[in-house]
Amino acid sequence: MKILIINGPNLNLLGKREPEIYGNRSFEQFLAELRSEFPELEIEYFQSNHEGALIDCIHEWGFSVQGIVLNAGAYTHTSIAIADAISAVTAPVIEVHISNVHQREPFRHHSYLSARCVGSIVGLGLDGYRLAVRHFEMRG
Ligand code: CA2
Repeated sequence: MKILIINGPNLNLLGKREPEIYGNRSFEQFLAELRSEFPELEIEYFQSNHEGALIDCIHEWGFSVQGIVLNAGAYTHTSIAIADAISAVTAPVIEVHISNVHQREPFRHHSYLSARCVGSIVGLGLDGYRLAVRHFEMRG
């Protein structure tokens, strides 16, 4: 079973800046842990700061993986194009946000992606990715 995790803009800075909001672990460290927690899963990872690259990645993998865990970063609040890419592929997508976007600025309260996703997990830190992967594992 193959799961794809996609991180959007600025999430390459995890563990390096703003630890009070985003924690102090790099995503690479967390990913290594996740892969050892789920040895039976193939967990692919892609990060980009570019909207089109995120869309290309969704198209490339979205017909062959069993699930996509997507944190589109700030594109969540702006991108109809990423929303359309989610609708275009067959893989179910779970939206994850590390911070609780509803406790933050009003412009972070709306997501163009939520309605296209099977579910959303917000505010649980990196655990959100773990829970999303676990969901796909349980669903088989
Ligand atoms: O809470 C989330 O996961 C967000 O998707 C993070 C985005 C933000 O624009 C969304 O509203 C909510 C920002 C990612 C910035 O990531 C950083 C990580 C470390 C240091 C600085 C930025």
